Amino acid sequence: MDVRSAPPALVQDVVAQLNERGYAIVERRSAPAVMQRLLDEVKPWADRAERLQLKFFGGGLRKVESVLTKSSAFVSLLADPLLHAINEAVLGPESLLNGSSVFILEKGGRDQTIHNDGTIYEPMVPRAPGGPHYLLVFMWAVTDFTKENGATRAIPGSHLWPAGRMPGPDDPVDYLEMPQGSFAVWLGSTFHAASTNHTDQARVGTQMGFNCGWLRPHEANLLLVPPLVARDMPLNVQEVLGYRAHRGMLGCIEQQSPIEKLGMIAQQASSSNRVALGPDPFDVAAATDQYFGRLGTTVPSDVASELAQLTQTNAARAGAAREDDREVLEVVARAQSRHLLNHLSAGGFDDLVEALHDRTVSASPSS
Ligand SMILES: O=C(O)CCC(=O)C(=O)O
Ligand SMILES: [Fe+2]
Repeated sequence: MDVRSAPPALVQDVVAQLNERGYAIVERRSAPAVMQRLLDEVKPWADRAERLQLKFFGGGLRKVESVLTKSSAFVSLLADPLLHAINEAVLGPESLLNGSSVFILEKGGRDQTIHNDGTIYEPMVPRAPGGPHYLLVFMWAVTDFTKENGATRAIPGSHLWPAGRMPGPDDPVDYLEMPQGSFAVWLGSTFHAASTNHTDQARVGTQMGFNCGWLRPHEANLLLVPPLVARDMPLNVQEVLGYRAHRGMLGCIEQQSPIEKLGMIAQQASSSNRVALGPDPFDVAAATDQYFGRLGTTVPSDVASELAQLTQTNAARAGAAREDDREVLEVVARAQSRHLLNHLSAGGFDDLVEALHDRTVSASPSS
C-alpha cells in the first residue's frame, strides 16, 4: 500500500500558487535514493542520447523519452497521490499521462527558448487565460536544480497572458531552484524554459505531463488492434487507429510515429516471400573481421559468438553442392547477419554498421 498522502492543505496551497503565478514547487517530496535509482535505471539510454539538435532546445539538452518503460523509480514517482490530487484539482478527474521524459542539461549552449508546453495543442485549442486547463507538467529534481546549473526558469503570471502575447527581455523570470527529490509543477500555459548549465555536473530532471482525460477516442484502438495485427492493414487504417503521431508530436514513441518506431511500414514491404533485404552475409562477416583486426581490440564476446555462427553458415553455404541447400543457408545467413548487426549496434560500433548498411543490395530471390 502506498503510505504517501496528499494533505488537502498542501494541494490547496499548490493550486493557489498555480492560479497566481502559473507554477509551484514542493520541496523534498521524494527520497534521494529514488532519484539515484532513476539515474541508474535510465543510464543505458542516457549514455546514448544525443544533444537535441533543434535550436529551440538551446544546445545543452539531451533527452530520454518513454521513461515509464525504463525505470521503476519513475513509476513510483508517478504513483505519488499528491500528483493525482493536484491533477484532479486543475484538470478535472481521470487525467491521463501525456509523456514521461528525462532532461539532462549539460554545460554549454545557451538558455532554452522560452515557450509554453501547451503550444503543441495551440493551433487547435486556442489559449484561454486563466483556464480551463488541459495540460499540467511536473518536473522532478533528480539532481539539485540551481540557477548556476540551469534550473528551469518561468515567467510568473504568464499563464494569464492573452493569446498572442510573447515573452520579451523585460519580463521577470523566476529560477525554479529546488533540492534533489523536489518537484516543480507548471500549467500548460505558463512560459518557461531550461536555462544554461555553467557547472561541470549535469542537471537532471524527470518530467511527467498530464492531460485532461476526455480528449481521446471513444475506443482504445491501439489495444484493440495491436501492432502485429495492424501491420497487415492498409496504411490509412493504421494511421486512423493512432499509429501515426499527429503533427509528429502527439502520440509518439521516443519522438517518432509508432508506425516508424515499430517498423510497421517495413513489415508491409517485406510481406512477400522475398529474402529480407540487407547487406550481403559474406560482406558482413569479412568486414567485421577486418574491422576488429584493424582496431586491434578484443572482439566483445557476444559479437564473437554471432560472428562465429555466421562464418560457419557462410562456409557451409559456399560449400553446399545443391541449390536448395544454398538457398536455405542464405536465409539462415541473412538472419544471422541481422543479429550480428544488432549486436554491433548495441555495442556502439555504429561506424561499421553504417558502412555495412551503405552496401545494402536488394537480395533477389534465387530462382
Ligand atoms: O529541462 C528543462 O528545464 C525544461 C525543458 C522544457 O521545458 C521543454 O523542453 O519543454
Ligand atoms: Fe517546456
